[in-house]
Amino acid sequence: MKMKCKICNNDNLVKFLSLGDTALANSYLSEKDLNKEEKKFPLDLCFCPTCNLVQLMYIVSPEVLFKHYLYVSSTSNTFKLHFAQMAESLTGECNLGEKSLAVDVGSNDGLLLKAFQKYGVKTIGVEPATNLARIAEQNDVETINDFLNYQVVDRIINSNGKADVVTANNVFAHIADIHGMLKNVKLLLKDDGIFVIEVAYLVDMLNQMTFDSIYHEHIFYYSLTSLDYIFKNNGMQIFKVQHVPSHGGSLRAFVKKQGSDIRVDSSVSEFLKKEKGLVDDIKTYKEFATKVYTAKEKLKNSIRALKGQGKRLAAYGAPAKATTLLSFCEIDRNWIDYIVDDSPLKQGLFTPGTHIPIVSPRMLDEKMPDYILILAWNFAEEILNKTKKYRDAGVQFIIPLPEPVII
Ligand code: JHZ
Repeated sequence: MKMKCKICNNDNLVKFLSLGDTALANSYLSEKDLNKEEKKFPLDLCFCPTCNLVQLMYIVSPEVLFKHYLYVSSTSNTFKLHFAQMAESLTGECNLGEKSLAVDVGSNDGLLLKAFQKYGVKTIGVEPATNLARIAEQNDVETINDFLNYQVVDRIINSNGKADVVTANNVFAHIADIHGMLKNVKLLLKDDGIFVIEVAYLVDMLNQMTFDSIYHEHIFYYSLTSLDYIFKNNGMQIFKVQHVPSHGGSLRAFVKKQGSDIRVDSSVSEFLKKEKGLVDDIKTYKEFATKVYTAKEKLKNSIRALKGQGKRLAAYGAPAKATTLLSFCEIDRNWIDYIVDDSPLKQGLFTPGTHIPIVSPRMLDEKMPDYILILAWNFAEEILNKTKKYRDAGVQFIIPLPEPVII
């Protein structure tokens, strides 16, 4: 049977990129798992010429992906600041106060909601990962440990009424049934309430060659054009859009229910105009694919060249996207000795597919490398700041994309 677009149901999808069979990005392994067979799934992208949405061809069940999750939002100071600012600006823009309710979908450890609480706003998180929901609760952020579904919405409305603001940051790309999700968001929101999402921006991925953000958790790769189509077909409307720096460039879209009299800002038409002729043309994606294969060769060859000169290599950050980058570019523990990550949840584990040990940053003192590959390149500045003493000692840093640059 021909595969259909998950949004508009058309069967005219065009496949343009294949990153090969890849392990699940956040399925870090313990030492005893290393000899067991590891499941890998195809990582192929296609474009729907009807609704202009870029999407994965093979979908992995959300139960497998999100019930236990090792990504903790609070690990980075950059994100702490980002969400503190988001809570502050939304509180002002939406006139939130003690009578308001903010619900965050995919609330992780409660970082954003904790920031809302500073303004007296009542908060509820919805988080499928049991380990993260527990951390949030310990942090006094009420959290429902589930996916957003009808029962969860019903429970929130019965206990707290409808929401003034619903947020969903870095989760809108992860949900296969977007129509079902939006039905629930509409039920949950007051008529004049707003829905705010942050999603990695497709145009930034194309321009900056950040193909490592392609992994099984990310089913959709959004432009404003495709988001606009989705909301209009679900009785909602984007009324404002901002370009924010998260994850190499993301869109923050402000959405209202159709019928709400919030004014539509000119940013929406400006973005749509800029995207015309780019995100709606298959040529764009075919060119991107060609550049991805070139970027792979460049990174792979530069790592091999350094190793050939007898250099010792380590890496900083074990983000989900490293699974794609390392697997696709064939960089495993033969090339990188270890990866340091500040998250204690990841230390002691091994990267999916490539089996590189993840350790505490203390290892940099014990076995100082010659080069450090920054895998969490979106936090390069924060990482470079905290590792200044190694740079002073002569260690060089490599930013892998769009092409390897040595600092
Ligand atoms: P980071 C996450 O992806 C998860 P990831 C998720 N799947 C998603 O969709 C995207 O975001 C959008 C470490 N680090 O944020 C922490 C340090 O060790 O780029 C993390 O392991 N020290 C929901 O996983 C990793 O790097 C530091 O100082 O690609 C960063 O992961 C800093 C700043 C980070 O997201």
